[in-house]
Amino acid sequence: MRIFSGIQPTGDKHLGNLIGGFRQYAATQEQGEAFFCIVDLHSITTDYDPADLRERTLDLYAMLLATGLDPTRSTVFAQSHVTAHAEASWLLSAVTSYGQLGRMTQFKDKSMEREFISSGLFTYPVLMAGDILLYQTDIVPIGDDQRQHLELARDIAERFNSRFGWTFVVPKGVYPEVGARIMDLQEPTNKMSTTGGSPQGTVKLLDEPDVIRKKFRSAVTDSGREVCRADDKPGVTNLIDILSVATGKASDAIEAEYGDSGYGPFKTDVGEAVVALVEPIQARYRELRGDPAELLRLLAVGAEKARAASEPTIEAMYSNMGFVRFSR
Ligand code: AQP
Repeated sequence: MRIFSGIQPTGDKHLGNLIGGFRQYAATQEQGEAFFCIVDLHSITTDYDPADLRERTLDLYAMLLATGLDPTRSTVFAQSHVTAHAEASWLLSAVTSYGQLGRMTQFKDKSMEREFISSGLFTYPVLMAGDILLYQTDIVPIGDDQRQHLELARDIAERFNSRFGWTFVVPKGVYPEVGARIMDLQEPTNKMSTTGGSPQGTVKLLDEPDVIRKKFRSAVTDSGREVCRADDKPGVTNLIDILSVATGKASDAIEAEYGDSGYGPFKTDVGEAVVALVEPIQARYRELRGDPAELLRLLAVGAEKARAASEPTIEAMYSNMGFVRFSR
């Protein structure tokens, strides 16, 4: 089985990324041949600083290894190192409609209140489809926020297969049972987010333990005292999900344990559990990040493996679309 997921090297990675993304990657890499891609080409779709991109790419690579990816077992690489990604995006644009791209809610959200809206922000889901399809991917572990883009990738694969002959496996999204959408601690009806979140409501993976504790103590809860999951209690529901992932306890057990004892002790415990979850990750991250030469060496190995794995697909794409090819 082939597994693929992509992660943007923008901003500081947060608890939502760990719970909805990274945690799943480490688990799924045991199930088959896994590819994890630092999607640096995606990060130029909004305003960015080139020097920052360089550093953040290495930061993210270290973070992926710190959260459990094993570069000898999985292929972990940067998108810009494998030129087939940019090529696939252009080829797939032939079977992607303007109307479909216009319906992407992330485009609508991210283009709001922006002075300069790059065309890349609009076409980014096509690049993402290419990322996934190039590896003949069976499953894509992702958070709920990427569901619409994954559905688009499936549509694009089906349309290409029916227009040009069978070329791609049609991938399936895999979403975590608990924690597919971690919410902002201050605005619990919005997802925790790098670009759109509130500073106090976004728990960064590299926040100091006391900062994390404080963010949870001041998390917005709902009216009442009862610790239970409910539609009209988005704040408490979010905290229960986070505690469940951090401790491995089922939501029912958490509800039974805290009952109507009030939110104060509950929020303190969620903060402590998250500190315990991220402290070993932070220690490993610092160790890895301290050796950039080794990170670059590992990235080069990942790039080589990814090039070899994607080559047959990009060749099949060109050939099935009618381009003249030379045998290599
Ligand atoms: N709040 C979230 N809850 C659960 N999963 C989430 N993911 C992102 N936010 C949440 C998942 O994290 C993985 C890595 O995603 P990414 O870093 O490429 O970021 P993203 O999806 O673009 O979300 P960010 O990091 O918050 O950036 P914004 O919102 O600014 O675009 C993905 O699997 C994602 O689903």
